[in-house]
Amino acid sequence: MENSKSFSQQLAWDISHSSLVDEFKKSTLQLHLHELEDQPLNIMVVGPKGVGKTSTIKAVFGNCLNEEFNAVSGITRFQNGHLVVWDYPGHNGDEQHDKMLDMQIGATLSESDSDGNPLIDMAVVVLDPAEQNLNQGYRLICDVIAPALGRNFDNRLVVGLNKADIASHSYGWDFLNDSPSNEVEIWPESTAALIRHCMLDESGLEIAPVCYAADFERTNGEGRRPFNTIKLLNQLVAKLPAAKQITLIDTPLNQQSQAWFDSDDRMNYVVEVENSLFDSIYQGSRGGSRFGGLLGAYMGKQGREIGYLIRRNLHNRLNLA
Ligand SMILES: Nc1nc2c(ncn2[C@@H]2O[C@H](COP(=O)(O)OP(=O)(O)OP(=O)(O)O)[C@@H](O)[C@H]2O)c(=O)[nH]1
Ligand SMILES: [Mg+2]
Repeated sequence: MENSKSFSQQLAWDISHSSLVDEFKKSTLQLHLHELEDQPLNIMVVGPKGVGKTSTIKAVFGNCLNEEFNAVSGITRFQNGHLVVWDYPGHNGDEQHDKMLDMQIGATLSESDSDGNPLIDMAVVVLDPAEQNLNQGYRLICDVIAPALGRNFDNRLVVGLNKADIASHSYGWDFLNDSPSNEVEIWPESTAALIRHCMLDESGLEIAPVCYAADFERTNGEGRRPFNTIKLLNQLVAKLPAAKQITLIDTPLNQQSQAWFDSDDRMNYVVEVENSLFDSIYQGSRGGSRFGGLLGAYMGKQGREIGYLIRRNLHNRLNLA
């Protein structure tokens, strides 16, 4: 029964049953959580053909989304609760096809609802750093997406460089340490740095592309599981406003064992996600209000308890110990 609750429902339940949170704080937090709930979140996933757009969606959300394919537009609509992910067909190099697609993407990104809020909260552009269609994806960002995003474009765009495992053809994965060997890491990261520089120079976009691998088979018998998608999730969470963050985390995430475990370790991305969620839920908090490393502890005993509950629920959702 408890497992069927969303992140925010479970958290609200935990808070209401905590002996360390006083009644006033309970009602303030419940009210705030209630305000954050039920916000629609629309994510558009675009990029050249075969780069791993659909694989990226599955790596983040597992198989928990309802899938509906529209044969006319070629778009697959993935949905669960208040989240909708629009999986666009890939650019395939056919001039007419790609032009139509560009127009469709540009028009959809420019649309607003009756309150003036954009219909699409976030565009995720997936690229394959080892493919020749990389430039096609780059032009899509600069010529179509950047002009259509308007103000606050940095907050509505995430660029992912997928297939980090095969980005450098001649070097292999370091299976001994279960991490990319230095050479494997350098290739996609250099491409990410180059794309970042070019986007800033050409379009004024300050975006750091995230290198990850949505789906690859480990030849050491450990099967398929993603690499560094926690970094991608962290960037999505960090860019979204508070209510949309909750919708994202309320959606069932990939529950496959160790799906969120492997990362480039440049930062503790789980900790970063915890901090963002704590700041959104506990008003007045910054940087997770950590004290002695403990989430929320700077806000006192109650903050520490809420930090503990947020952390526990997030770890459950990511299937981390
Ligand atoms: N090695 C490796 N292969 C991957 C990775 N992610 C996806 N693939 C493979 O790339 C191929 C294309 O993946 P899709 O997810 O269908 O790509 P897509 O962008 O949705 O493709 P279209 O919808 O046809 O444009 C599949 O065979 C995937 O298994 C990855 O991280 N590493
Ligand atoms: Mg696809």
